Amino acid sequence: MRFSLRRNMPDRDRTQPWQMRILRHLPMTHAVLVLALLFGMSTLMRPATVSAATNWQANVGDQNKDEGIQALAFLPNEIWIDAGDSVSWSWEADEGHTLSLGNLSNVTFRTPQECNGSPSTSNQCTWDGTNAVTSGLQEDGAHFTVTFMNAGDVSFKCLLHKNMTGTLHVQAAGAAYPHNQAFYTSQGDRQSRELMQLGRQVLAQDREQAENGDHPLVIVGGTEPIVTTGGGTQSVFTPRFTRSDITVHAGDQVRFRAPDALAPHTVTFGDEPANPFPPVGLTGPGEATTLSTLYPQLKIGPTQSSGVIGDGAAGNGTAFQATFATPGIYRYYCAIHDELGMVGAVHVLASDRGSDRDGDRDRGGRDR
Ligand SMILES: [Cu+2]
Repeated sequence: MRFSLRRNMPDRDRTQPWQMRILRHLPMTHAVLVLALLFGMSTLMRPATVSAATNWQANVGDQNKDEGIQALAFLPNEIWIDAGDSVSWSWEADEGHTLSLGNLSNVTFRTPQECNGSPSTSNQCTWDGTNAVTSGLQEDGAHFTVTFMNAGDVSFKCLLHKNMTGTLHVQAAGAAYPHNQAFYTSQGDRQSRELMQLGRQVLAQDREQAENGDHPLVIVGGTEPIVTTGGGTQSVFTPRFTRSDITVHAGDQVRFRAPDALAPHTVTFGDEPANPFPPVGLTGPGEATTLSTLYPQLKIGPTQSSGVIGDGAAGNGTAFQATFATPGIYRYYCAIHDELGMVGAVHVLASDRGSDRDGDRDRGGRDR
């Protein structure tokens, strides 16, 4: 697991006062002058009646090392701040997410970044309290900061993942904070660890189910368990073919089943289709095909694709059957999650009816 707070900010820098961080980079003679100046400045900047705005930090998404488990979560997803404070969100995963709040009736995950309903590219926004704020779809390494001027509860969400939501409690300016940044950082870390553990359970259960069937079965993506917190919901998903390597005999049919009603996946052989959603090149009937040309290399060859399965809205069903006519290797991928490593291979041996079918080799389940 990776956390930007650690990656970008060594502990040394977090624990030293900001004045010291500046001084470390200056020669001694300058340092004396700057010290005097800074001392004067910090005195001026600390009038008793006005509290300085605080910048809070939280993460968007997280993933395990091989990207096969994705936390669909704001980490943490509930923060108490004061009016005038800002929150900086850091993206931690290669699966895209948005941070979106306000009036989102005209905004989708495809909408580019907006600040108060107007296009923006600055990755920061002072929210006017009514119009849309959306980061646009962002990935690992991105940062987006929103300043909140008005007290009240603010809901925020990812427009791509429907169970990824959170709440900010914006208190009156100057109100005492119930928690500090260290609390939120460790809470986010703990929530991420719990989601990763849930993801490992999903992969293990799917693998057990796939291996114990009496028909060659590959599970495409997993279910997405939902965790409810005080601030909203968090989820986890597993962009993997659960038996990513399966061995069958020529003439066997492999069933690919997508149990996840939320995430769209495909089973695609050959060249990447321009549009992953419709089926391409199937010999049919239904969601089925027979493959007799080998695919020894990923994404090379005539396209045969299931189209999107598993996503209720796509209408291509939840299963896909492929019959493998010729011995050899057939490499395939999900045309939507290939960049997260969602790839697989079917190894087809010469037809050997009557032999022990339990010999199916399985190197699937890349969870760690
Ligand atoms: Cu997929």
